[in-house]
Amino acid sequence: MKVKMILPALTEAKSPFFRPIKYSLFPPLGLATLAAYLDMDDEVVIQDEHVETLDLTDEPDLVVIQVYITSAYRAYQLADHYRAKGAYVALGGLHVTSLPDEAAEHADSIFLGPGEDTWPQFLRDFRAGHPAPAYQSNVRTLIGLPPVRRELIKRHLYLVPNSIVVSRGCPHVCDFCYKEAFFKGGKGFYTQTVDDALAEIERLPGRHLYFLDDHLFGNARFASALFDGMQGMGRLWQAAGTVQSVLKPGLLEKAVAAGLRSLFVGFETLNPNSLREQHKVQNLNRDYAAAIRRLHDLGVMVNGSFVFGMDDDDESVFDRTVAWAIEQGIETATFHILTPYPDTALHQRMEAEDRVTSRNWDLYDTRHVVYRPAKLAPEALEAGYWRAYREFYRWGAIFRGAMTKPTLSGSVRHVAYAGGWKKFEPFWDAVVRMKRATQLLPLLETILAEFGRHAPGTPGTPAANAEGALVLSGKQA
Ligand code: B12
Ligand code: SF4
Repeated sequence: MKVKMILPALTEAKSPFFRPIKYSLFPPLGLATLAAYLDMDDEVVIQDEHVETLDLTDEPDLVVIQVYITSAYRAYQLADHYRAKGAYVALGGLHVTSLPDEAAEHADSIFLGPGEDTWPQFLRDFRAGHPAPAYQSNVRTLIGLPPVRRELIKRHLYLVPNSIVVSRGCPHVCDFCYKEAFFKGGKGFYTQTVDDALAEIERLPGRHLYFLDDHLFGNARFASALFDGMQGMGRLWQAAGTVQSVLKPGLLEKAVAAGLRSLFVGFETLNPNSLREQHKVQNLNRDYAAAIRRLHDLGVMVNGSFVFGMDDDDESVFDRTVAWAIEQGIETATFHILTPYPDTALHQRMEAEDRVTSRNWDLYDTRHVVYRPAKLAPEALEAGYWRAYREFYRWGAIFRGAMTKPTLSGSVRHVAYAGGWKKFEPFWDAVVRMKRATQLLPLLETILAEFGRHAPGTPGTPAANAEGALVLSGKQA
């Protein structure tokens, strides 16, 4: 059987916001995970439109498309194209799960939720000649998964080919997050076994890893055993975690000893009312500054994530947040405009209040205002969002952030992190266009290794991860 798997994209031709280097960070792990269930004699190809031009002249038997909200229209266009050619089209992913009826118009089968249970079932049905029009995931486990088909990934096209995910979901429930919408119908947080996770890490070449898990520290027992197992592997890695998990004594130290060098942290807002509004209760009454100090003291770089447009936000929120982030010496920041993704609690509330102003999914990219904010004009919110990026990444601000570091080398590294990611766009563009993204990895690993001589297992040394800044910024920025 000929199988074509596609991650569609809003490329430069279709969106002024397409940033080549950002979209060349991580390979499509979801599709490579699903490919593992195919037979070895199936002919399978994975194409990621973020980094390559799709070949639409082929004649596959089965087409699998992963649908994110921002690429939904493109996904439907591709699905229609292949159905017209007689291929069987399967659509799944976050957006399909949120809006199955919309997706079903463009698919032969749709998949709701994670694919580890439904996809093998579908393959059996498909081969037997009676596939169902819809599959809903309800058995949630990562035990006994076949290894991700990484040989199908064109590693050379990505800056960070070693992305890995050892859990699914998150133990928390924030109103604006995709998580509840995607995992409904079963468990919303579960992990691999520690042994399986370690075995997957062992299979990855090189030193650097990026964990895509929503919250790698979400199950403390799992995380602790994982970090113990990673000690001595010589890895350098990045991940995401919460303020709460950073403040908890013990686990972070183990992570650092295992090679953690930068962490994406969802601060979201400095306003407790807004945290309550979004039910992000795990951040309430946490000392954000202490969390950042703790990370920096352990040599971990911080990428802070912030959301603008919550109901208590007024015109002052942008400058206040940016000034605070600079004062704290946060190396990189990602800002978002609050976005009511379909089927989330936030979306339901906005709908009930008749505040959703656009259902054009191309605009649901956290850069556009698609609802009526409470205390801000939509134009002011968008302008404030762009201003926040400009102000945070101004050279003056980068130097001010750098001056918070206790050593000269720490300050230099801060400038390299922040400046490297945001100030050399033509260089990044050229690297991507020449299809050389991955060739920068050895250089980055060398830098990390140099930093690693001071940091792994030696808590207390300053943060040192140029690559970290780049990658973590890419996660959402
Ligand atoms: C890595 C990542 C990126 C990377 C690369 C994306 C990629 N290569 O897939 C980059 C940096 C490019 C990126 C960019 C953006 N991202 Co992003 N990203 C992620 C992240 C952190 C991990 C994705 C991942 O690999 N997960 C692990 C794999 C195993 O899971 P999976 O991909 O979901 O695949 C499983 C299922 O979805 C399902 N499945 C998927 N497709 C199909 C198809 C079929 C047929 C079947 C059966 C099953 C199935 O089966 C798979 C195995 O279980 C997620 C958060 C998350 N935890 O998922 C956010 C996330 C997907 N991103 C998000 C957003 C908003 C964005 C941006 C819009 C951000 C921005 N402001 O620019 C952009 C736009 C991306 C786009 N193309 O449209 C949102 C999506 C919201 C939504 N409703 O769609 C998420 C959920 C983050 C969040 N918490 O809000 N992102
Ligand atoms: S902590 Fe992060 S990943 Fe978890 S539910 Fe909240 S926003 Fe989503």
